[in-house]
Amino acid sequence: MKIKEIKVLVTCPGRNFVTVKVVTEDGIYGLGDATVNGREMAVVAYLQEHVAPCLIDRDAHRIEDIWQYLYRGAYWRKGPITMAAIAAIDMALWDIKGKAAGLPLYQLLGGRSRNGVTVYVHANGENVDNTLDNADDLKGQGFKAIRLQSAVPGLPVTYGVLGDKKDYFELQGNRSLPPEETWSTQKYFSMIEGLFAAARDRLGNDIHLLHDVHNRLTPIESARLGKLLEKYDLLFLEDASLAENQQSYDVIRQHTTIPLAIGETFNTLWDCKYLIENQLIDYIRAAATHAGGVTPMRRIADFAAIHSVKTAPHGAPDLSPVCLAAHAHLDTWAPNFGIQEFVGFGNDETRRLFSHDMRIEDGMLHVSEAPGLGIDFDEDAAKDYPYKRSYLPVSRLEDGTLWNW
Ligand code: GCO
Ligand code: MG
Repeated sequence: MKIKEIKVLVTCPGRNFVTVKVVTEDGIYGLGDATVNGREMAVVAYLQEHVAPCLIDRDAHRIEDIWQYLYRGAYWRKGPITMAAIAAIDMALWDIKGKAAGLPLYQLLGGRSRNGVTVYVHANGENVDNTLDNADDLKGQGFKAIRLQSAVPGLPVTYGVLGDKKDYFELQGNRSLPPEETWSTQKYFSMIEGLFAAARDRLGNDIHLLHDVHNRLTPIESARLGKLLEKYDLLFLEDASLAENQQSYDVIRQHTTIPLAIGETFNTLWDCKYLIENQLIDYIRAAATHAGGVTPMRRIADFAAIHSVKTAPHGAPDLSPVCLAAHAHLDTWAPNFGIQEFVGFGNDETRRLFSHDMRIEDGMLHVSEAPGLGIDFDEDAAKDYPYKRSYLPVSRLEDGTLWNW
């Protein structure tokens, strides 16, 4: 089944998504997500100029060989742009194979390991009470796991909380230059334990709580935070410190038993090999879009499984519903699946563009039973929402020093 055409479609139904459509000569097509938040057009250029021309007339069934061709065959390996481009092609080819076989992707991976995919949702707020009001509401909707983020008193903006106070912090597709935010570790520490103490009081013990530090702390500060929060029984603490130096997690692990999660920006297994084989983390958060597609996600899951690490794929609003669909299949299959991040199926415009029948019931995401990924994209409607340049924020310490956002 020869590949006839590869379309790279950029659209902004509130925020930018890069969608790849691989069309075969017999009319079956597959979809992939290639969105890298704030760097969308770099992936578009990579796909159009360096990937698509090499794939025309190749056999769409040879997923592994095409993956190896794009990864191993390139002298310039890895990196978010390259791996998102490879990911989108890979997802689309799995979508095609599923459609050709008449089977949903999870069946091709080995079949169902569970009834549904437990998700964690976000409760954000401008103060602790407000965060917990939102968490209470989500608990009432049947969600079993909630990530809590609250504004840090004394800082104008905090990760995870309202940005310009109009809409959800990462649905903003209109930042034509990077906004700057201020970070203070000291101010953060004055808020964070109180948030979880109040959360356990108010929400009880029968709910999983999580928290994302977004790489703001040094390893020893993360160790301190882990010790402070241990007694509140978090499902995991996410991105406590950067792991460019994977040995940093030795420091954190020496001091605390809080479960650790990381991986949303990782592009290959090599980014987490040391972390996993030394059991320094408990959950690997790699995403199909940023770690090269379904093919390497399966390998990461298997490698993690033999080291007692579970999967917890990234599910932020800047991953398109196509990525969520791919995750739903991987999560339904992976024997060592842990939890899926979930922020809803998107605004009205997004739901108009991406049609699918995934559903949430009882705090679980239910995968589509349609062949392939089970998602479609309305190319004509996409023309109503053209690309808009947009950046993620950058972060500085209070004295102006540039810091990790
Ligand atoms: C998460 C992530 C996101 C990222 C975003 C960056 O845990 O969901 O940290 O919120 O900030 O994906 O583009
Ligand atoms: Mg995160």
